[in-house]
Amino acid sequence: MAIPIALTIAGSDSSAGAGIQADLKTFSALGIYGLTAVTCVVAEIPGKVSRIEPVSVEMVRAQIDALAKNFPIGAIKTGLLYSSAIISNVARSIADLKQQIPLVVDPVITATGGDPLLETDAIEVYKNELFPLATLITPNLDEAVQLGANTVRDRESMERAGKELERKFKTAILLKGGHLSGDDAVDLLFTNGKVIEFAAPFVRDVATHGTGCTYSAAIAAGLAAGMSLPDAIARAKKFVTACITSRLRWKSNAGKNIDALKHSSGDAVED
Ligand code: PXL
Repeated sequence: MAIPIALTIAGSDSSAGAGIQADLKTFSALGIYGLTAVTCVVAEIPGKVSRIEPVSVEMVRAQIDALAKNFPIGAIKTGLLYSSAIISNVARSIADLKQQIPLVVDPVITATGGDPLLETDAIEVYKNELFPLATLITPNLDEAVQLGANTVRDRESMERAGKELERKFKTAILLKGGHLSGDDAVDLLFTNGKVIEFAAPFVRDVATHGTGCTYSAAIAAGLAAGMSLPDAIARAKKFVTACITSRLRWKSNAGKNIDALKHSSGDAVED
């Protein structure tokens, strides 16, 4: 069988732990051929963004349109989209596709270190133009609040927040709980009124730069290969946990730790 294809529409992370670079490594590790449409270029190291510049909307559309015309794309994910204009144009390109392709939207708003990545007025455009096209939206707890959910303090409020977002945006929501509850990292999928839990041991003292990107790319990889949404998420969760557990570490010139995910090969996710 021909190798399945997934497309990531996202930003470039110079340190290669997040963004387009994380997505491509994830696709490769999971046996998928990855295509890319770059939306912006970020000069950064894990935890510190120094500069960010957008690609023109015409160029973003040209990349997506050329790929969509010529490759049998099995799934699409979006990551950092930077501005209202880019989100709007990405939504139009996707809406214009000849057939419906599963779409995973990772609503990237800030970097793991807290630096802003998205223009503030862009959240409304996300809600109005891109979310209606999504198969799945994957907010973390901070992003959920910025998308209009109540603050999450515990499992009960997490269920309420996820249900609220599913009702509001009329599509499946994967709400990522991070280290909310004790020893496990618990994520909840809200789909068709059901709640499905995905848990893995929380890995302490490891920088998490790029985990969100890797997770949503792994879900898109599963969908491109024909997996169901819950199966794709279950495998993606295992993959991300394996990437964190086997993370790489170097010392910077200033003697600080620099961590990066290790996008390990597929055997890390086999049962
Ligand atoms: O992790 C969020 C993220 C997404 N996309 C790009 C990034 C980052 C984080 O820094 O640089 C391009």
